[in-house]
Amino acid sequence: MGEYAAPADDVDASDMRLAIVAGRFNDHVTAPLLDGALTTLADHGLDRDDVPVYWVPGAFEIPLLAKRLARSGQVDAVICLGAVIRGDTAPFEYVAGPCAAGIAQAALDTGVPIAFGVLTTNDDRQALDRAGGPAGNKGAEAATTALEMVALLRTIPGGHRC
Ligand code: INI
Repeated sequence: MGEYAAPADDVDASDMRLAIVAGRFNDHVTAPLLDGALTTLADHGLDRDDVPVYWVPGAFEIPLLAKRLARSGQVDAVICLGAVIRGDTAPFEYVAGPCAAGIAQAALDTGVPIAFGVLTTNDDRQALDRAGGPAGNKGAEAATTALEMVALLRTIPGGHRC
């Protein structure tokens, strides 16, 4: 018996296969989220050129791409990046809710970690604050989560999938 944890600080990601799905909607926010994610992966030994980035129209489309990637058998984890901002056109809940629920469902259905780096904020300022501003970078956090989950799943006897 023992305790298992894989804090990302100690994780070498050079042999991990990661993919990123990013929403183009509000790309003034998702671009810095992407930069944060790629920088974090590079800090852990994963070259930017080895991480495919799939751009989808908006957060609503993220779960479909994430699920297809997760079930491809070609990736160890997927990182999802998006920005749903309440002030924008579509009703916030119709986009943010399905995005979050779809990402969670895709991870459970496939057994592949899918990190949630999707900002859901009241306004642009709150989003930018969390995309490399004073409140950190949610894209970097999602990348850290993905690394930790891949490493943690590798400690489970018998494989990586549900
Ligand atoms: N998509 C986002 O990623 N963020 C938003 O804030 C947003 N709003 O508020 O409209 C948004 N809408 C587009 C949506 O994700 C789909 O791309 C669109 O509805 C087509 O399916």
